[in-house]
Amino acid sequence: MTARFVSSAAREDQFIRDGRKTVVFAGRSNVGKSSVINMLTGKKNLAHVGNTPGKTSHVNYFLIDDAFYFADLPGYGYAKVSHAEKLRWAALLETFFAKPEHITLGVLVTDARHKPTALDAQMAGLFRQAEIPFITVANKSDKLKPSQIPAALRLIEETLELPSPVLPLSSANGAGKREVLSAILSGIQ
Ligand SMILES: Nc1nc2c(ncn2[C@@H]2O[C@H](COP(=O)(O)OP(=O)(O)OP(=O)(O)O)[C@@H](O)[C@H]2O)c(=O)[nH]1
Ligand SMILES: [Mg+2]
Repeated sequence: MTARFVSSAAREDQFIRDGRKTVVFAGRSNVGKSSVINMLTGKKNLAHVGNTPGKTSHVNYFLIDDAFYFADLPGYGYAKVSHAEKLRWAALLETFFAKPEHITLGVLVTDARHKPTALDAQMAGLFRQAEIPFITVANKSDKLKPSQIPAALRLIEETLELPSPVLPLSSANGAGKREVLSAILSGIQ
């Protein structure tokens, strides 16, 4: 898989809408969206990863195999960002999802260790409302014992009322990579 950074969008006229399929990665701030993109593409420093939540503030586009895009969205739910920043981000997201025909597939990134938040449920609702198919991954599964994973996945599936199984993933050790990549590839066929 080849992957390269293309551009960073802060406004609607910067969104890429060139007819290529687009996979969007959404999820809470710090849940590991950018790390997941790096792990899936095998490029360590493609998307910026941070210890401070709120590292990604624009929609960042990566061209994959010269064929389709991964779009890395800024994370939601970080309490310490300013009110103005939250409004800016809500407006950006609203315009981004206002034209769902440009979004082929969503990847909702959740944290394997936690019950999804109300904002995660809203995000799932946004995909449903816009009729954008999406898969859900439970990242940071390396932080759980293998024996804890099935119940953790069930909690996420039940909380978000998902029709299909949540895929466990770890961008730290690569667990689940093959399954998630194949779900993405079949989701954009
Ligand atoms: N243990 C573990 N840590 C992870 C994993 N994925 C990401 N992290 C760590 O979580 C932190 C946040 O990762 P990012 O990829 O920047 O998260 P993000 O969702 O893009 O964050 P924003 O851009 O702020 O929305 C970093 O310190 C990562 O190293 C994982 O699977 N396991
Ligand atoms: Mg990020």
